[in-house]
Amino acid sequence: MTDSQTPPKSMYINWFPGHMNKARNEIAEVMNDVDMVIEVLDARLPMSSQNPMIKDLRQGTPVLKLLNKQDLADPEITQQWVDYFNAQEHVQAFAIDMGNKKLIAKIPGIAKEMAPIRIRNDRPVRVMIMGIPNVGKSTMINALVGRKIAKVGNEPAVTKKQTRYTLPNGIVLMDTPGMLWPKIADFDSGYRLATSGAIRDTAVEYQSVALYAAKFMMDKYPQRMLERYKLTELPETDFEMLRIIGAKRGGLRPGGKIDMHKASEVMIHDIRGSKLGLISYETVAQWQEKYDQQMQQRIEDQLELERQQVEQDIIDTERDKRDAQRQAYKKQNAIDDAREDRESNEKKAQNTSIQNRGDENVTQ
Ligand SMILES: Nc1nc2c(ncn2[C@@H]2O[C@H](COP(=O)(O)OP(=O)(O)OP(=O)(O)O)[C@@H](O)[C@H]2O)c(=O)[nH]1
Ligand SMILES: [Mg+2]
Repeated sequence: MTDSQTPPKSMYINWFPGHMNKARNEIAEVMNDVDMVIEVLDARLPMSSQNPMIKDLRQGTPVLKLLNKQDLADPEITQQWVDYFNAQEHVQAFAIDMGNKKLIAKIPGIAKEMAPIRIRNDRPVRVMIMGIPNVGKSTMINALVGRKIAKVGNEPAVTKKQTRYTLPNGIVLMDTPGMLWPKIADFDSGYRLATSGAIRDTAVEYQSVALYAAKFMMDKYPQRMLERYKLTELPETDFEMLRIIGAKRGGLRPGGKIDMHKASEVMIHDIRGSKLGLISYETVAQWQEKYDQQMQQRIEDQLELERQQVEQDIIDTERDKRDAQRQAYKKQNAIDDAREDRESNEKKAQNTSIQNRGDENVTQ
């Protein structure tokens, strides 16, 4: 979605309830026994739906990244993401949707191929399925097992605990609860996840998610917004857009007041349910640009740090010079004082000797 200027911290979206932390610990406990990981990503937001905790948890374990729900995403952009992931080391990726039996049937063979050979021959291949909430992990388990064995539902956090399923073809599948991570550092990723349905609606400021979605659609797919909501032109702001949607789609209340929650619901349901067409929330190029900007910022920060260091060095050197001059001045003063003392002592000694000699003459 639209890349934003740095918004206030309070607007960032995060959702990491206790059961996700528990799920993470339970995955870590069994990770040693896992031969390969299937990481289920959302094809509409492949990068934002990539949980950084999974990379840490799996360490070197081979991973098959499945960009699920491809039936909701722009196929061209999805292909660019598949190519992007396949270029990574120890990673295989392809796009899929749970209505596609042919693609689902490919998974067991690939899983076996990716698992290390020594394990393959001795015992069943243990495959752990991981990913963000509501991305389709349990649906995938059911598709692989061939019957409705795991509970699924169109809301996040349906699967509550790790569960094993044995397939007849030498594979053990482990379903895991959907996990997000403690701090979603990228502002847009948080909103994309919330828009897609990976974050419980009651855990977010629902209207601000709808506004974000409306702004994204107005920027990226204006024609679809015009057609869907039967408009001749788009309003100036996302807020106005939401008001219009509310007015047209059952949110008009007595006295002309607009029910903004109802309007938000319509906007979010329409985008999630592909009523606005196939939508990819993010592209490889967008992320590449973001990455380049971050790199550029890092270089600029480093240069600024070095500049400040040089400035400080100059200040330090000048202070040292002044200190050295002060020391030299003090030393010179001390030398001068010592010389003056010596001269005055010598003079005194001379005077005393002259006086002594005079005294001697007097006494003779
Ligand atoms: N359009 C579409 N919907 C899908 C696809 N795969 C799964 N779904 C739907 O996505 C919703 C979530 O599916 P689940 O399998 O429960 O997701 P999960 O990843 O197990 O979710 P948690 O257990 O909450 O982490 C359900 O309504 C599924 O029908 C797909 O390929 N395309
Ligand atoms: Mg599940």
